Parts: sequence; C-alpha cells; structure tokens
Amino acid sequence: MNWEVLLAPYAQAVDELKVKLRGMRKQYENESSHSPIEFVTGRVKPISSIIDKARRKELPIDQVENEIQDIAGLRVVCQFVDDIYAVVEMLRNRKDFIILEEKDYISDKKESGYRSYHMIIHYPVETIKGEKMLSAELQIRTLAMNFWATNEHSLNYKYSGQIPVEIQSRLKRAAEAAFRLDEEMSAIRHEVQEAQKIFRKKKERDNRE
Ligand code: 0O2
Repeated sequence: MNWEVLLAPYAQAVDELKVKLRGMRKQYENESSHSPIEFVTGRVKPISSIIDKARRKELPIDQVENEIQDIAGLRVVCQFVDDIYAVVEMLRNRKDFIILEEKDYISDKKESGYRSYHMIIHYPVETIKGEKMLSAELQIRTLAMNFWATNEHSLNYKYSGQIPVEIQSRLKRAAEAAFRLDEEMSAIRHEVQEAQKIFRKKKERDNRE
C-alpha cells in the first residue's frame, strides 16, 4: 500500500475544507456579528489509526477508502449548542459537497457520554488525473463537548480503549456536567454575546488609536 499516494487527496481535502470553513467565520467577523463558529481544525487520520480501525472492523486494507469515512476529518467548534444547529443548516445549504449521513450524538449521546454532531460528506478534489470524490467527516461540537472528548480520547489512548470502570463513571458524570454547562451558558447567551460585542468594539477602537 502506497500510503503517501493514497492520503495525498485527503490532505488536500482537509486543507481546502479548513480554508472554506474558516472563511465562514471570517465573514461573520467582517459583519461584526456573532459567529456560530469559534474555531476549525482538521487532520488526516494517522496511518496507524487507519490500520487499527481496519483491524477492528475486520476490513481488508484495500477496502479502507470505501469503508473508513473519517480519513479526512474536520472539526467545527462552537460556543453554544444552538450554534451547532446554525452551522449544520449552513452546511446543508452548501453546493460544494454532498451530505451522505448525519448523526446527532447530542440529542442521542453515546454510551461513553460523548456528544457531538457528525456529518459524513462526499467532497470532490481536483487531481492531475481528474476529479476524485472522497468521504470526509465533519464533527460539530461546543467548546465544552470538545474539552470532554479531547480528555476522554487521551484516556482511551492511555488505557488502550479499556478505561477502568471507576474513571468511566467519572467521565460520564463529567459529560453530564459539560452538558449542564452548555445549558447554563445557553440561558445567558444573549448577555454573553452582548458583552462580547462591546469587547470587540473596544478592541477595534484600541487598534485604531
Ligand atoms: P479518532 O482517533 O478520533 O479518529 P462505527 O462504525 O459506528 O463504530 P464510526 O463509523 O467511526 O464508528 O463513527 P462514529 O461512532 O460516529 O465515530 C467517529 C469518530 O467520532 C471517532 O473516530 C471519534 O473521533 C469520535 N468519537 C465517537 N465516539 C467517541 C467517544 O466515545 N469518545 C471520543 N472522544 N470520541 C468519539 P475514531 O476513529 O474512533 O477515533
């Protein structure tokens, strides 16, 4: 398997999608209105993780492109839960990719406590051999959901997927606490946004002086 050749279009897709999604944030900034997007990250799945996932799913290695849909992964992080659904709506209206699947792990959280909104898309990349359509996964989540998922991911790595039961139950409680934090912040969302607007204007004034 020539991984470099296989992964090159995925790296291109991640780079292009990062620019496009960050562009959405920039447009909000230019209009001085609240951006539902706080930040965007992206990565190509490391080869070792692709191999591990193929083993877990008992896939022959030549099937990874067809069966593993998150080789290209983008993450959109938002301040508030409502922002996630605003981003989802905007993504549904885009013409530069096709949405294959949507999974709402916010209303239907995973057993681990994981919450996030996932979209699997088909994205066309231009290569020297013509257009290549490939899958990418978009994960849309709040800052609190991201904090939880990042920590849980590290623990999963540390314990090779076998997190001790006691830590698992603490993680579940932490996931609920993160969700409550999101709910509380949503309740004062307009206050927070107003304060951020005032702060942004002050910064713009300071930069001009
Ligand atoms: P990594 O290392 O982040 O790339 P399935 O076929 O349903 O078993 P599938 O198709 O990969 O699994 O889809 P799913 O369940 O929607 O998960 C895709 C990705 O979501 C995962 O990729 C994680 O990034 C994230 N995710 C899902 N569940 C959890 C969870 O319980 N905790 C954390 N921290 N992340 C989760 P990978 O390849 O598993 O991992």
